[in-house]
Amino acid sequence: MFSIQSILAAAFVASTAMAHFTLDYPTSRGFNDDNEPQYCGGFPNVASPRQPFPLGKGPIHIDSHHSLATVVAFISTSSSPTGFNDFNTTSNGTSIPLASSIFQVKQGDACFNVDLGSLGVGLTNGSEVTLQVQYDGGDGNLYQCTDLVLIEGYSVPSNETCTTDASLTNATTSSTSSSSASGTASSQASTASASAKPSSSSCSTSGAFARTETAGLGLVGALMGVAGLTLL
Ligand SMILES: *[C@@H]1O[C@H](CO)[C@@H](O)[C@H](O)[C@H]1NC(C)=O
Ligand SMILES: *[C@@H]1O[C@H](CO)[C@@H](O)[C@H](O)[C@H]1NC(C)=O
Ligand SMILES: *[C@@H]1O[C@H](CO)[C@@H](O)[C@H](O)[C@H]1NC(C)=O
Ligand SMILES: *[C@@H]1O[C@H](CO)[C@@H](O)[C@H](O)[C@H]1NC(C)=O
Ligand SMILES: *[C@@H]1O[C@H](CO)[C@@H](O)[C@H](O)[C@H]1NC(C)=O
Ligand SMILES: [Cu+2]
Repeated sequence: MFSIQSILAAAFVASTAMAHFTLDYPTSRGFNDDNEPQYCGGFPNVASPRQPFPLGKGPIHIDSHHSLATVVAFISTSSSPTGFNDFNTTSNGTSIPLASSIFQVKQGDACFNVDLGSLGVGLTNGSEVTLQVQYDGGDGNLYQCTDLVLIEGYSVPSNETCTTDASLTNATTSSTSSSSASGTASSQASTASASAKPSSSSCSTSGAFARTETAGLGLVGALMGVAGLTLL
């Protein structure tokens, strides 16, 4: 039993250090694995200085740690948003369209383009916005935020341009499961920009970890699932 618990402890530490997903460009406000289910991933304050970002087409880069995940981006036009409602309507009550399609990505790096100047919410050169990425890899909605100042004609670093835009297609785990996978994505994606709902499971809980994270670690995953009860 001691040896099993040692393995479990090691696996649990590994799981809490594991990222559900990261926002790599533009730079995220911050990343905390355990708090990622919260508004802006647990970083509610605007990061200063804001990063310059194109008013027109501009790239977003993420790194996904789930085999298949549903992603969508939305923005707030408030210079100091305080919660999800600020990503729903502008200060004068105009509703804000989603900044991207709702799409699926496989594990690994992915990028997609947004065109914030075309959203029809009055953004111009110098407008301050916060972009929030919502990500669901099977263990609840996760969030990351980045604070931007929109610049007409701004050129992003050349290695950050996005040529294979993941928001234009849906990834699937396999050809045989594509229909059920997209069906799941549809129901999960319908909560896009809904109110904050603390996730009951995350990568750091043994059940979710065993179910979704251990494709290559079946033994450890099974041990965690069975013996997790004895630890609690
Ligand atoms: C609200 O603000 C937007 C962006 O500035 C503008 O386009 C729109 O006309 C405004 N709507 C109202 C009802 O004032
Ligand atoms: C946009 O704003 C920046 C700084 O606020 C300014 O330097 C630049 O000239 C502006 N560009 C245009 C096209 O107005
Ligand atoms: C672009 O280069 C920067 C600086 O070297 C690096 O941190 C970043 O990861 C690169 N971006 C991509 C998408 O490779
Ligand atoms: C991806 O699939 C979902 C669910 O079927 C659908 O709502 C969405 O429009 C698709 N997105 C793209 C970019 O094809
Ligand atoms: C946006 O706000 C309106 C008005 O408060 C609310 O009825 C609606 O449900 C909200 N939509 C989302 C997606 O949160
Ligand atoms: Cu996760």
